[in-house]
Amino acid sequence: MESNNSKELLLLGLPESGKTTYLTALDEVLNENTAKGGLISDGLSGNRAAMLRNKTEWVSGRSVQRTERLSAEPCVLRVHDPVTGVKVSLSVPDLSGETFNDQWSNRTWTTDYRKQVQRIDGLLLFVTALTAGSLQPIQNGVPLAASTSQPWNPTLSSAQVKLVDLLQFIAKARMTHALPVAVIISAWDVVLGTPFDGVPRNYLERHWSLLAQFLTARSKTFPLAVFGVSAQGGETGDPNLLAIHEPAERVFICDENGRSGDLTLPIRWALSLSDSSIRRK
Ligand SMILES: Nc1nc2c(ncn2[C@@H]2O[C@H](COP(=O)(O)OP(=O)(O)OP(=O)(O)O)[C@@H](O)[C@H]2O)c(=O)[nH]1
Ligand SMILES: [Mg+2]
Repeated sequence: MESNNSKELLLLGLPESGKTTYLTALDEVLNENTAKGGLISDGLSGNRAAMLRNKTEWVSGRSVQRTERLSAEPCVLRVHDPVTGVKVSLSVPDLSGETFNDQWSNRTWTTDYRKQVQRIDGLLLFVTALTAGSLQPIQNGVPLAASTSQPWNPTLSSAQVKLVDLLQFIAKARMTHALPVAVIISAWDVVLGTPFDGVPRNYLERHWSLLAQFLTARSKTFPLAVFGVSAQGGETGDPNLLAIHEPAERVFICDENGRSGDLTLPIRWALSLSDSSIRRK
């Protein structure tokens, strides 16, 4: 591969699915070179104002700001794969989850977004372990009086119904051009100690069953890998986290092969950059 190789990724996820937190933690892991054997930073580039704002919150153990609809400043990460020597410039726009909600509700997307979807090399698809995917709870058990019932609003639909629909749009736009999909289950710290600990694919099949079935059935179009990621390392403000001196050491990622701090793993896998197996801490 050429040393000025450029690759483009799309982070797709509904509001509060963990996209910005992951991108912020990834930037820190790259810069601090804590992804042992994974990708490392090859210098900073692009407009880093938004990244630096988020970094301040993230380092202090607070939630990053919600991303606003029009604030998609393109994030470019220049990385280097120490195993193969390949250098890659990664374009990773951080779109607001509301833009994906709008796409579902209004059945429209911009021409720029359609073109972007046609040329991307990999998709990082975010779902969160903080809220239910398959069966969202009913708000309360009291039947509504006819006079108080609200008209149906598409934004109230199940998250996984929306995600499958968004993926179908992408498949149609790309015709037969396959797209590797790395599903990132964010806030994986809340899954630790449960029967799904260490098996994110089983978690997806159980809690996001429609999405898992769709991706498995369309595996030629969407080759699939599933990762559990804790890009915060735990709950916001957890004193045990704040006690870890180097913030990049708070994070972890896991798949069926184990756990490590290498948040670059889904990217290495999606772009077939090098051996994409997990390297333990
Ligand atoms: N416990 C825990 N919470 C997390 C983790 N990562 C993200 N969160 C929480 O998840 C929420 C949403 O995170 P964001 O990164 O802002 O999500 P987003 O997808 O960028 O959201 P939009 O900007 O609205 O599209 C925040 O309240 C975070 O604190 C994690 O690793 N662990
Ligand atoms: Mg965001």
